[in-house]
Amino acid sequence: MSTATVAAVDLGAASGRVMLASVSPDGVALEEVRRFDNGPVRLLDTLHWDALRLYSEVLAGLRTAVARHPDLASVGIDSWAVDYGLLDRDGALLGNPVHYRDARTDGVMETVVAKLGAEWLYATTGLQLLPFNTLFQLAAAADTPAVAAAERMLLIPDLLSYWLTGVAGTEVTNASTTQLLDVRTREWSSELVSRAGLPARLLGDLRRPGDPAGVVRDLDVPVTAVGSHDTASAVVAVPARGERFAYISCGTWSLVGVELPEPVLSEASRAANFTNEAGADGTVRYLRNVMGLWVLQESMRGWGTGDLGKLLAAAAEEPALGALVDVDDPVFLPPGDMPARIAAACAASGQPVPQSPAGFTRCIVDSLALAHRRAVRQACALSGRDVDAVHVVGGGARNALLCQLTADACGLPVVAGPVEATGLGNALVQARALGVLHGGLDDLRALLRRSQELRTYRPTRGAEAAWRAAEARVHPSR
Ligand code: LFR
Repeated sequence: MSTATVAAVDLGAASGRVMLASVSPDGVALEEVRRFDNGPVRLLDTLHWDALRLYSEVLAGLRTAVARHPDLASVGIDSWAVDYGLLDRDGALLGNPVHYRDARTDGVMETVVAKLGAEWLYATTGLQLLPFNTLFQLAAAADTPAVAAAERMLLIPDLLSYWLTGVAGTEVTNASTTQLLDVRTREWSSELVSRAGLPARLLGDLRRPGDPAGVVRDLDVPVTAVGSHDTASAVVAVPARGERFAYISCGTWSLVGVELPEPVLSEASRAANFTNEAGADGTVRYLRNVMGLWVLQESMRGWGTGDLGKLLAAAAEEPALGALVDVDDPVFLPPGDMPARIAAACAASGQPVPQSPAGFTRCIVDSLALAHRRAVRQACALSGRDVDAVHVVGGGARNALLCQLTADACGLPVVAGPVEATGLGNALVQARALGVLHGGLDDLRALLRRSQELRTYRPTRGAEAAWRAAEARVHPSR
């Protein structure tokens, strides 16, 4: 087979899409066949995902895909990480999956870490401590009737795959975000599961990107496991040459790091809260979660504005590096009034409070670029990897202001694109499993360089001093 058409299903926290990808050794072309909103649904006190609606949207998208391409060769599914559905012994869903921004995990991470030991947990899992890691979500839910009745936990892409095919499996890149996987063996850590007091029966067999994952019953099209963690698929599609690059998978979150052959488990790495997530082809995604464009998206929701372009144009006219906040402060994690929290952070640190949406937007974008600088530098220092460029992939690659400020802040060229990196990484791994493409990640990336439009932002001369001073303001101890 020299060309194949595959469907890439990519579910993000704010929207989902079904794309058709036509892949050959000469290049890849994506066509969006369906896009739909996603977001939290509050039921009484709990934030949920609307899993059945996601399923219907995905199936409708796949039906359109097959109608347009009756020869559709495969389907791959990825989504955000850590969240899951629980199935009972008949395979029925026990309650709607809970959203990772829900407050049920408040304080749980601290208790679990105190019990297991932060050093041991890092040595075992290599994962950054985020309050919503599946380990802490399961610990928060441990005494619920749903967990008592559950026979299997399926992460979101695996849950959708199960509903489409009837076959249950757990894909490893996403499993690596649960904090239940052994970072060295990439198998479930039975010691951790038992020390945390969690039921081991919930954790089923693992599959790897490229493995077969059943057949969509209604459409008779095979499903292929991909990097089902969206960030894993996005990193596959970073169009870098060689290994001297950092990446920012920039969307609701900014996932900032480097790609390594082995995990970094040093004390300094633990203290900096860097994570070693599993990438495709046995690679390690050594990165940190930076709060990302979520802060702006949630502010815009509050202002009732949908016009990002207009807001960014106005922000570009605002004074640079005025008010700055630490975007990684957990205070910005939950949904709610974001401008009020930014204003409070500015006031508490004796800075002028932004007075308009443009002022807030400038504060957010400057602060995000500063956080990118910090995370890129830390990733390099902690891993010993030198980099020549920062690749920005995902929706943030469209944000020219953020890309330029990130180049200035990092003092490195930023190569922006592809915007649909996740869908592309998803599709390329399927195409390789089908035998249309061959080779390693380098070969897949070379194909992207040939067929995707990329834009380079060079750092502004003389910008470093101002960014160094800005960093000292936000992180005075370093
Ligand atoms: C990005 C992402 C991050 C993960 C966060 C929560 O979409 O998958 O990698 O930390 O969402 O699941």
